[in-house]
Amino acid sequence: MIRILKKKRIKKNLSESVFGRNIEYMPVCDSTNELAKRKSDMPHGTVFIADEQTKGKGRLGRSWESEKKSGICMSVLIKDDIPLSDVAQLTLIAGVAVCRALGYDTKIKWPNDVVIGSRKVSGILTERSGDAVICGIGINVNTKEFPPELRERATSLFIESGEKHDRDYICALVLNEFELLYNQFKEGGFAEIYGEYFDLCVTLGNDVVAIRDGAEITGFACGISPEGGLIIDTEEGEITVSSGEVSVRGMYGYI
Ligand code: BT5
Repeated sequence: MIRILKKKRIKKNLSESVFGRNIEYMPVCDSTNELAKRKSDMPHGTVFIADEQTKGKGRLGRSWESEKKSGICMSVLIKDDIPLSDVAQLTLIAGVAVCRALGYDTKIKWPNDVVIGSRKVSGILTERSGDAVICGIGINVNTKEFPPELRERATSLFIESGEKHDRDYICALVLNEFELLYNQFKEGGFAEIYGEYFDLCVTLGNDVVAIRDGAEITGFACGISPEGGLIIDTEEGEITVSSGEVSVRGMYGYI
């Protein structure tokens, strides 16, 4: 059975007080991040969700593919005076929230790919629009098959378990965990979540290539900086790259 997302069923499982208390649902939209930008006058914590995105966005001009009514595409509108320097950290926090909510053996490929084994199950795109920050989360839930170009690198909860999952319920779990982590972050900064992020990050310990402005930085991923940057040990010494500026891949595979 295929169902559409339902606001009421999401709200029923919310345990926190802000994220998702106001939900804007569209059956189809270009991108929930773009929708959130157009409606950024809505209250802090509003969540925009859609059953289908026609122009789902990834980072650095890439795209996010999603089969209609099978995944989660949602964006949280954050209007809370977040300094520009903290925006990238929200992506990392959202990744931890997704891992907590999904369970399975989810890990994070720095900065924002939530993976099971070596396949991506979720991606996060955080963008700034005026005073607001929009945190977009895509999760492959009941996807049975991916387009050929993604097949080797993408997975869904259905593919992992052979079972369909309740998307409304998962939306609520992600929002609950995200709000808890967000409150910790507001109180004590990224330091509050650093340890958990570090433990989840499977990029560490691998040889990686980071591409920054077309130039390659090659080395051993050896740490996460206190701000959430990836520390790469290169022949020229340690270089810290931040998530807004680079794409990273393993030298011997996706991770
Ligand atoms: C991301 O970018 O992973 C961010 C994805 C954010 C999607 C959400 S959905 C709600 C909100 N509205 C939007 O328009 N976007 C957000 P990045 O790290 O750049 O990864 C993009 C790459 O992941 C693509 O180039 C593909 O290789 C791969 N990819 C695309 N769709 C995928 C999928 N469904 N599952 C796994 N991998 C995918």
